[in-house]
Amino acid sequence: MSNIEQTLSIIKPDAVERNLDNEIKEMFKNKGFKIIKEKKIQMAKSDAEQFYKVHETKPFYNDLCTYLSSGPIVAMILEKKNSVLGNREFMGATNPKDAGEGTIRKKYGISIDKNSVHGSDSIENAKIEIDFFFKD
Ligand code: IDP
Ligand code: MG
Repeated sequence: MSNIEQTLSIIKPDAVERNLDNEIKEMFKNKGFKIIKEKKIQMAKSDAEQFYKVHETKPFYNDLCTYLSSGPIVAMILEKKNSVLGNREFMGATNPKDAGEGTIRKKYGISIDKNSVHGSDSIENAKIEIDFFFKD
């Protein structure tokens, strides 16, 4: 039986700015994730607003979209068994202060907003987010 899944990961501007993208990609590979596709881009603010639309009523929405579009990011399709949940666990808690040992956010996250990585939170959202970056 196969539950190989794909999920969408983003290395956020704070991490790309510190040249951590290769190190983070190595962390994923060492954890058994295959990087199926990747691209380094800078998002327009309007794209960030669409990507984070689920958060549009939150007080931090505008800052979040400004931040995500503030510099280059690396968007990746990751593949592994149970990759959606596996990636969420490997990223660690949203606030790096609460992130567990061995997680990416524990190692590299600076603050709740500059937390180095994004990961899809459900199989359904993974499909939507993969299409957002890679459908063409
Ligand atoms: P997640 O990235 O762990 O899935 P979400 O709740 O989906 O967390 O929030 C999306 C992003 O919005 C977070 O990664 C973080 O950068 C930012 N964010 C979440 N909560 C706050 C907050 O309370 N203040 C500022 N930024 C926040
Ligand atoms: Mg989220």
